[in-house]
Amino acid sequence: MATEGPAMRRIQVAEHPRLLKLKEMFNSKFGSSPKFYVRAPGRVNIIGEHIDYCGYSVLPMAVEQDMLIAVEPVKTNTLQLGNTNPLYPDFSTSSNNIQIDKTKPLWHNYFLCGFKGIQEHFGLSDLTGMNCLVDGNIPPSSGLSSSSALVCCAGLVTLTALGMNLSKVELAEICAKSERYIGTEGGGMDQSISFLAEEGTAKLIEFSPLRATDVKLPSGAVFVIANSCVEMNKAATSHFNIRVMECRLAAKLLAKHKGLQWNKVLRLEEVQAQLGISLEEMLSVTEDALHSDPYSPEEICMCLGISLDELRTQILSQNTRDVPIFKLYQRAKHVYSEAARVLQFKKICEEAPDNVVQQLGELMNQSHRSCRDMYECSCPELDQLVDICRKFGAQGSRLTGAGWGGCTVSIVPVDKLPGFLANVQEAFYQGSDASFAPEKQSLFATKPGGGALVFLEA
Ligand code: ADP
Ligand code: NG1
Repeated sequence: MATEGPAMRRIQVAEHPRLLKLKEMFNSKFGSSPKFYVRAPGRVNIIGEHIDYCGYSVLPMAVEQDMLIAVEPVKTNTLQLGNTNPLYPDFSTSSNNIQIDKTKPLWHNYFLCGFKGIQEHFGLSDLTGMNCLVDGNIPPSSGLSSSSALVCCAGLVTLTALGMNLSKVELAEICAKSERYIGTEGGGMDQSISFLAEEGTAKLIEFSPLRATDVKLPSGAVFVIANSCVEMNKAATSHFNIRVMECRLAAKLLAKHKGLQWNKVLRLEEVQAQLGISLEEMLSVTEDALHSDPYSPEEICMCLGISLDELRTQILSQNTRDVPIFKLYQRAKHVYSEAARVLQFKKICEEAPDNVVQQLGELMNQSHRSCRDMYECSCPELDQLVDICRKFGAQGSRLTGAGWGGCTVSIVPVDKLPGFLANVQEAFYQGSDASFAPEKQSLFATKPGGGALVFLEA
């Protein structure tokens, strides 16, 4: 139900080795016991890449890997954060003065995004302090949404410490907005699935208004995640925001071409909605209105009748103001075609005709080609991994998440799984020129997991 908040479960911590270890570490770090625990999962996006921030529906499922935080509210105003992974140093701040530095995506800033989101939602200036110990097992910067899992977990931690309630939809919207404090202009896919996921089903996530609908995946196939071992931190580079801005500019130029009020338009979906035409027709409009050569900022200003200063300060984000070229045609073509593939994927899953795995795989392959060629968010390692996965039995394989590194997701017929895993392991991770750090290598079958939860010790 849309109004329901995340579940709260009573558990015997002693029966859960990861929780027990976290409790013991918490005890030795803070000299007291956690009062509650929160977990929020990462996700794999099966299809629908780089379209959530354009207003289009996406099709992710939660993975088992998650962020887990042990929490003790305290009477002072100090927020103390520790992490079980020594790569992430301790941090402490006053809960009344939350500063998030957009220029440095340090780990604690993701926590602060979730914290600040809840603080602002309730208009609270005087928040209680907390001791928190974070334990995450989602490969970072790998397209499985470790950052959003941390933001969502921190949001739910803060809400629980305050003794307040919000629905999963409200939490997802708050955390999607507050993660942008880190500097990336993301859509809401990751936060939505982290809260709205349910075990056993993938979800179609629609925006404005946000809702999640079950999508039953075919029983004859499994989805396999493989890490290309190339990390790409969205907030530390401008790749991601450049794509968001290219889509924004494409939307404005398409709207202007069609005589719409272009200055109010931000997303490619708004152009389609205002024209009241199909995604296929939007692809033709794109052909007519945009050219495939890159646009200079000067040409964009000329098309829209604005000054360079207006473009830089009123339309572009801080870290894209000096970008010399924008590829508008290619990005819009990707977005409209990818949005159509999501709907086809869902339809095929619902109708379950024969050869469903092959059809779904073909859509995933098309999605990867479009990400690689039109959206330019792949990299040589991802392309190689996708080829290897297809060679050893995947019916379809594609990059998942933001790209430029990170993971692939492949659809593999159940009977081919053991051979697939063994062959991909050998060909990619142990290949002649592979020198991947062992801790980054991961290749595993996954199934739809559940969403964020609060645990209380029984
Ligand atoms: P993703 O695609 O996984 O969301 P991002 O590059 O957006 O990748 O975010 C990754 C960042 O999230 C890391 O650099 C780190 O700051 C934070 N992060 C990920 N995992 C953890 C963890 N276990 N503990 C603390 N911070 C983490
Ligand atoms: P990753 O980098 O995989 O967490 C990002 C965005 C998503 C979406 C995908 C691309 C954030 C928090 N996440 O996901 O909203 O746009 O890229 O489909 O910005």
